[in-house]
Formats: sequence, structure tokens, C-alpha cells
Amino acid sequence: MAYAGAKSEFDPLSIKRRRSDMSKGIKGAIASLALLGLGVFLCASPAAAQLAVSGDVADTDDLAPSPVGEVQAGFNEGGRSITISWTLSGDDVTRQTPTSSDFTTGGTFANVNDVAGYNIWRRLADDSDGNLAIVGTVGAGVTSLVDASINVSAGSRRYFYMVSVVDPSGNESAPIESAEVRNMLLLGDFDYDGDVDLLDYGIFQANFGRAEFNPATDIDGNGVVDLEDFFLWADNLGANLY
Ligand SMILES: [Ca+2]
Ligand SMILES: [Ca+2]
Ligand SMILES: [Ca+2]
Ligand SMILES: [Ca+2]
Repeated sequence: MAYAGAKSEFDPLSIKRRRSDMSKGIKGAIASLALLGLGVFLCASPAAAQLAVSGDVADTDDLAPSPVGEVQAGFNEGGRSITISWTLSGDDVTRQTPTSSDFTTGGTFANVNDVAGYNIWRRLADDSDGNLAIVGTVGAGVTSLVDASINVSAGSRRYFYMVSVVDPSGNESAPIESAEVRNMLLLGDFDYDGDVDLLDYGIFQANFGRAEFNPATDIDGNGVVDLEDFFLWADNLGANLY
């Protein structure tokens, strides 16, 4: 699926985003009023106004943090959970910032980080609607999450994961998507009961060589259900999640 489409599915967050936009709207209005005042002040003292402008604008954070690097995801042993890992956003650094504008006394400082945390999303590869489910949220500095909420009986064996970065003001980075994650252990489990046995073979047989077939039975995905798929199925015969 096209990346742009995937991004537009980000409904849960757009609600959040809208909310923070509202508060930004108020902040923005205050900032505009402040700037208006400065405009008058500017005529009198351009240099001083310049300093004040940067202070006012810095109060409104509408910049999203930079996205994560590569996102990787893979099944854990046993095929019941998936570990998702990513590289930190380049903005996920703690730095010290003065808590007052009094620089003469040595000042007081606070630790700040433009990254509040990471949102992790999951999409089923065979869901043509591209619905995203949020898997979890972790804090700054965290680089992995285990998704134990996959439903192995739901009839899907292929997943994509996305990770986005949020800052304390609710700004969110572009999501970065993993490659497709396939549960190799369960290829051949055509009745989705968590094992590969002769009942699955019955389904395979009914689809063998057919022009129209259950897509799951074309294990290698080459458009025909033939002996190659049978060999792949046979490799998994006896696999069991339970
Ligand atoms: Ca920010
Ligand atoms: Ca089965
Ligand atoms: Ca079975
Ligand atoms: Ca095939």
C-alpha cells in the first residue's frame, strides 16, 4: 500500500493532533497579539524587538520530532509474539535548558527532551482497508517493544509495523514502516487453528491446480498452487503453536 495512504489512516492520532492544534490556536493567538505589540515596539527599537521575537516564538512548539530510523520486526521463537525495534529519533536527546532568563547568577537548569515517546502501530498485510491498531506507546530512549497481542487464530500471518515519534506538545513525526513480517512457522496452517496437519492438507488438495484458489494455499505467492507449494507445506507439517 502506498505510504501516503497509510499515513491518512492515522485517525486515532489526528484526534489528538486536532486537540493539540486547538491549544496551539490559543497559543498562536497570544503569540500574534504579542507580535502585534512588538510590531509597534519594532519601530522604536528594532534590535530589542528582534530578541523578544525569538523568545515568544520559542514558547510555541509546533515542530514534530524527526522520525525514527529503520524499523525492524520479527517473530519470536514459538510464533506467538513479535518484537519491533527501531533506532531513536535524532531529537531523542536530553539537554539542559535554563529555567529563567537570569544568566547572571549561574542560573537554574532543567533537563528537556523534544521526544516524549514512540507510538507503535500494527497493520495486517491482508487488510485492504489498511486499518491500524495501536500496539503500545513507550517513552523516550526506548528502542523496542514486544507485541504479544497478535491474534494467531484471526486468519492473518503477515503484518507490518509502524513507529512514530511524539513530542511533549503532541506533535507527531511521520511514521516509519517495517518490512512485512511473516509467520514462517505457520505457513501451511490453512484452517488457522495454530497447527499444520492433515486437515490443512485437505484444504490444500481442494485448491491444488485450480484457477481460483484460496490465496493462503499459494505459499510461495507465484500465482499457482502446485507441487512447489506442497513441498513448502510439507516442510511445516507438524508445526504447532500450542
Ligand atoms: Ca517539537
Ligand atoms: Ca491447521
Ligand atoms: Ca489442526
Ligand atoms: Ca505457488
